[in-house]
Amino acid sequence: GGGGAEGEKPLRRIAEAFEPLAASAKSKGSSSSSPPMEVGPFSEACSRVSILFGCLGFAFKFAEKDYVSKVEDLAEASKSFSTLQSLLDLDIGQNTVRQGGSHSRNLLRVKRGIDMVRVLFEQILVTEGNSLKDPASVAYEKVFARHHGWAIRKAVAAGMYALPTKAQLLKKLNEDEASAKIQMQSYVVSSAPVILYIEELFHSRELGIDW
Ligand code: 1PZ
Repeated sequence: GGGGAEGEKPLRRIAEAFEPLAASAKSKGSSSSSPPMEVGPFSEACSRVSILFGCLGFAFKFAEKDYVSKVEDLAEASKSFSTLQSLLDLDIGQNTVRQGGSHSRNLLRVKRGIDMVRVLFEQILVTEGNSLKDPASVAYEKVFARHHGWAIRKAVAAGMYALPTKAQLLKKLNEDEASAKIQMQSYVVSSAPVILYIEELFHSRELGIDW
């Protein structure tokens, strides 16, 4: 129990959701500007990542709540905005880009979440042994640590000791070593252009991404 129904392949579902987004991110727009990316498919792909929290133990419940609420905000926004650019442009017009709970701010946080998973998988792929502590610590350091205050960093560091082993994680995800490798690699490849694309959306509007 705990890892979803028999026969389900959550890792493949995650990887598959990012493939069309990657294709769209890499396609050239009509002008020098980025091609549009739809909010709905993006938030749907990000919501598939949430299953990983349940596989990583109680320590990550608080991260899950925060991530899921931000993805839900984007899903809700998809009812009023078709593209990520229109969502950013609304906040720019209202001067609410950095405001707590704004769609733009949530988008930047969610982008970090999918980036952390990308680095985590990358690290799992190159790390020997059965512990997830080093891969998870590297991923957190690279993506989130500098954006979080002392208390959160300490809580995350403590949570690293409560992680399952890699074997336990793969079992919950209904994968073996070889199949997991394929799906993780696939996510690493397809998430990268999506992450870069979102960063470029912020850069091209001179909004910065380090806040
Ligand atoms: C094996 C890997 C396990 C490590 C997982 C570590 C996850 C990071 C823990 C982050 C705790 C987040 C607590 C809340 C932080 C919020 O203050 C910030 C800012 O939010 P705002 O002020 O804009 O409302 N939120 C974030 O930084 C987003 C955190 C999302 C965490 C997603 C992690 C995705 C990794 C999943 C791996 C399963």
